[in-house]
Amino acid sequence: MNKVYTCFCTDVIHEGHRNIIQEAQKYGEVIVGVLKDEAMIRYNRFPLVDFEERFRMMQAIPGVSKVVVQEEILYDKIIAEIRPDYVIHGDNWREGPERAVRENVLSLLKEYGGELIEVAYTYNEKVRHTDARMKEQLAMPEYRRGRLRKLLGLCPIVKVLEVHSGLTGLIAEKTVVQHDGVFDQFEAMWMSSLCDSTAKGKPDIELVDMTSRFRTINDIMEVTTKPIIFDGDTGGQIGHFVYTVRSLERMGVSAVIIEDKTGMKKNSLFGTEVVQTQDSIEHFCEKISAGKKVQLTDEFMIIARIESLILEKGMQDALERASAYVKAGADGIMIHSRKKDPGEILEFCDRFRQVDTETPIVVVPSSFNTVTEKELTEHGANIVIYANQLTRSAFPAMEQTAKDILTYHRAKEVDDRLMPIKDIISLIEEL
Ligand code: SPV
Ligand code: MG
Repeated sequence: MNKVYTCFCTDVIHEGHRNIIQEAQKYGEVIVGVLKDEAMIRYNRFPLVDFEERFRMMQAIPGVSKVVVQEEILYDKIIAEIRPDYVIHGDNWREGPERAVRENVLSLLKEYGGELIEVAYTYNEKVRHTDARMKEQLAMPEYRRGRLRKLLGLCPIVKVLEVHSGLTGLIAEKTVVQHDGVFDQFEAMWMSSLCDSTAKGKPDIELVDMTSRFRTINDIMEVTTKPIIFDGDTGGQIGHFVYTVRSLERMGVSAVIIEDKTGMKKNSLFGTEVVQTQDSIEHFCEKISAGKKVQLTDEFMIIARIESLILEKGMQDALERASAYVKAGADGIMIHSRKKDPGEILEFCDRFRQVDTETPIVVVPSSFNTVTEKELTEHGANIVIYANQLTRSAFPAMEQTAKDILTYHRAKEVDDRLMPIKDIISLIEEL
């Protein structure tokens, strides 16, 4: 009997999938592949239903004779294993980054004379509604909050992009790249205090109050589903920080990072050029413990950020603080540096990993930007935050446009660099 293979990357079986199975049955025995979570999160949305459950869900579809694991997005391994006579798929993969997968399948089938069957993708009101519901569910606080912890178990390093508005949230949510058949996207968002303040034309000194920062979170949450790490600056007074933890947790934020500074906080990238005071280990530990005590879920994370290298207090001080903060309950350590060379960050990671193999390490390579994700992973880092690059790329582009309009007394000269009007008005999906 001929073998017909299809791979589903879904949490919900709807009419469209059942159609594909029915069509597949006409050609032979139907084998369904279930994509591993690790592969699914690289180009699709985060699965609402875990891998085992998705596997059972496929087994329960009438007409499916066998369910197998597909480990990678590209079909090389699975086709070599199964050698199906046919691969069947909805025709919706002809456009966008998924085209690369289609081409991969076509070239593999060609090697031995297999065939691709494409079924018109069922896109009716019911399917659209199921899709929208899935997306909406992912955005809900109780689904979003715990996802950062899950990602830590699934990704070699969790890639996080700065956001400070609905629009930057959309960029972090939707940008997917594909080259050489490898897909990638950001897994989470960083609600940077620097960029949130800058977008409001304010200095990064804890001046933008929590109410305003929460409104920004809400703007981002309304249009995204990915988990959020909130830049909590110093966390403020302990008596205030506990309320911040409760609010963030209720909103569905996954983690807050607080830094061990007190008094007038200035941006770390100023380093010792401005007066900045580091908190005492005892007091900062008290703040961490107080936050951990009030949180209500096991999902929310409080990550302690160490400023010893920024303030030139030395590696030993940084390591001592890291151990103390973990003992006080911190769910992760962020180590920061403003050196161009990643040396001290990598040394910290290595030395911290000698005494603690579990606690996640967060790094922010704004200054030491030559370091690669691979190197950071090899030294034991778990989360990499690209903390301000969207703001820093948008600002010069806008400034140049303003200058050019003033220079030429019209807008024609800048037009080539602009997003077409039609694209901007259709950028945001309407309900
Ligand atoms: C931020 O993005 O606001 C940060 C990271 O705190 S840094 O600007 O490098 O201090
Ligand atoms: Mg900040």
